Amino acid sequence: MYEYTSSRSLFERALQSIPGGVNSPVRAFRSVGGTPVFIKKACGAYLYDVDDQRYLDYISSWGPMILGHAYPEVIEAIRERVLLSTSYGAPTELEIEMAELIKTMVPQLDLIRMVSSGTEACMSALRLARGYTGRNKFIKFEGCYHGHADSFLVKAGSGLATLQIQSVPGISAAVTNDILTCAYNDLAAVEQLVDLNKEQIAAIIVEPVAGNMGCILPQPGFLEGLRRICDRQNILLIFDEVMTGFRLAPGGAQEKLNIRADLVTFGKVIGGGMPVGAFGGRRQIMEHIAPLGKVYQAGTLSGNPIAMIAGLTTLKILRNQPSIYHELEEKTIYLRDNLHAIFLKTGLPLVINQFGSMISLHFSDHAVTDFASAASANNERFSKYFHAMLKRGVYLPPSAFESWFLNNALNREDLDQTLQMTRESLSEL
Ligand code: KE4
Repeated sequence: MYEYTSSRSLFERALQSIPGGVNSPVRAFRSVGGTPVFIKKACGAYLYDVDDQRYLDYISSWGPMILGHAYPEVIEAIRERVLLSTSYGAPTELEIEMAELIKTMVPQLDLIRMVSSGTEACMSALRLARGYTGRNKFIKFEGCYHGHADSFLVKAGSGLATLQIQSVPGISAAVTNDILTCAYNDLAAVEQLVDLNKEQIAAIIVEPVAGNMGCILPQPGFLEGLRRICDRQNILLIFDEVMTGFRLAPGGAQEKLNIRADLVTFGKVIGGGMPVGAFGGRRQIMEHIAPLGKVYQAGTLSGNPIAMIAGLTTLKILRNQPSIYHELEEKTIYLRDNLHAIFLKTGLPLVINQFGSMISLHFSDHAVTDFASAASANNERFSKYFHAMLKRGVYLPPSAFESWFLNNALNREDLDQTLQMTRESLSEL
């Protein structure tokens, strides 16, 4: 039985200096139990831990590594650029190239501002929506996660769902008073909130395909309904595409679902594994951002040249080879259909949600369409599945409240290996 020896001793050491031994809670394996695996290196579809144990990677750094790890062109571009120093704190041509490239890929973006994380992107977009509309309240959906800014840590998904943190100490009532929440896919509840808060709501922020309660698809008409409500009530619709942006299509969920948001936020893939986030929209809204307007937003390392070259190289590859999206979706559907077939034979209740290259397994006998239905699945069984696969060299997200993220370095052999390891894990579920 694989003992994760070196990871165990590193984790003990990490606990002496880092809260929970990790720099982001989802990495701590708290909900699935056991010791987090410490990674030494990665290449293509594989992660290698500090004991040189190899894993097939279905996290891809929670989305960014869509091309696979250590993609040669990305590494080469970083290697070249880093010799010119790592940061200047002054504008560069790279930032213009990045903004211009994104405008060719994503619909309806006149202006886009770079930041250093998805959290910053969502936090800034909300502030901008409030500054632009002069309203304070906003609607978010239970189980959606928009980063760890105070305003978003109410009934949030991802690590908060994983750790069962429903309210976060340190967030004042002044902040929570402006947050309205309801279930994902519940359009009637949104209508009700809007009626009860007439002309007080600045924005509705939504993950157009949710990935922080597992992968949850928008029901037909849900996003179209949000668009209609926002148009009628002069509310800004913010698509949080930190996960879906550049992952579902070059133009993200807006392109794939043919729905337009007023503001869009990005992260993950946009940086190719380096710290990058961004938010953008129509000029009439974005020109309220400082220094043009008075909605202040800033960042020492925003548009950092090394992060820009990593993101730019990644996005150029995705734009020039759109077949990557088809390949990724085909691989994900292959995995979905064969996992279904394997579990069908066992009689174990299982729901698989899949959209593009996002997929999640729920040991549930009912459809998983929102946070409540994700939370009521047999997540104990998911934890057993997680560990049974980990010790067989397949690294799944360590939480039932996360989407899996395929990278395009995974080939048919890797997928078949994943299916075979699933078959061998069944006796442990
Ligand atoms: P970051 O600040 O972690 O770059 O992005 C926050 C964020 C915003 N919006 C969406 C839709 C997101 O999924 C995220 C971050 N996702 C989690 C994984 N579910 C990041 C992993 C982590 O917290 O370590």
